[in-house]
Amino acid sequence: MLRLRRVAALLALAPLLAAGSTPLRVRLPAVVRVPAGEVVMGSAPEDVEAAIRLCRHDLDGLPLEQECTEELFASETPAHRVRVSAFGLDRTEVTQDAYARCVAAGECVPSVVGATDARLAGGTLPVVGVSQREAQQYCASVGGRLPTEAEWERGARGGARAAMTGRTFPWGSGWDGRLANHGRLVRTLRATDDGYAFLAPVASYPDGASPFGLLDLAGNVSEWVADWYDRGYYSTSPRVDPTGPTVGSLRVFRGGSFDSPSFALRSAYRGMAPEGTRDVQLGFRCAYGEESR
Ligand SMILES: [Ca+2]
Repeated sequence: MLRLRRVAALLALAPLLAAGSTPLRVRLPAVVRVPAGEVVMGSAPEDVEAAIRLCRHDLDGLPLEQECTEELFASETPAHRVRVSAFGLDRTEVTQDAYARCVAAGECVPSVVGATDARLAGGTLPVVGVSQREAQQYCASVGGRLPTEAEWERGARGGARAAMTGRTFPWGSGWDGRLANHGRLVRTLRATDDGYAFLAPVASYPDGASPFGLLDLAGNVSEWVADWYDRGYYSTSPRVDPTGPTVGSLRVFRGGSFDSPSFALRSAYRGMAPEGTRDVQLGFRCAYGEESR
């Protein structure tokens, strides 16, 4: 109950940040309130063309470059406008310290990653190696839930002004490798322009924030969301608060990771994995509904 009151208090404070002018030096609320509004989910034909160009740039000279086709991005189409009710979303990915507190309280399952790999262990690093269901358990323990896929994309692409709804990355339209912890597909060419070869402490890229001030939506760890994956879902998606297919075998994750090439850090990119997957690239953040979805 104490935790619920803390979340409610944070949500009440969040509108003070709506103007986006608060410097990041001050202590910001841990939960950002995203107001009700619209977002264009997915990719229009010109967005797919841009994604293919980015993919070819990422994979320049590799045999995999041939995979940079419309098919790779088909699940992002058609672009469609959806309305999303107000919700709260963690400003950062859930950290290993926060997750450890839940484990210590007996409410969460220990991560299978981190304790055995020093490169991936650290209190302010995002937790990885938890399944989608274990991520749900953590969020429930703090009075939240995993965001829907629509909420995640609203947080990454939406904004108070209509002109903000189409941005490709949380910070804007153009790729900038200094604004997110990303990777490359060739290990020997691991990206160095972001300062981290593996996980970065959360909130390491304040200039990569979304219009709402959400951090690390692109990169660092890919983030589980609540929805089942269906590559054709956007053709039949409800236009108000879509919650994904009712059944499936794969869950969606979003945002790309420290190991992902730039095209996978696009806000429209949809990853998918069996819900029991525990991976070094997969973490999460929690959402807080005005009413639960
Ligand atoms: Ca992320």
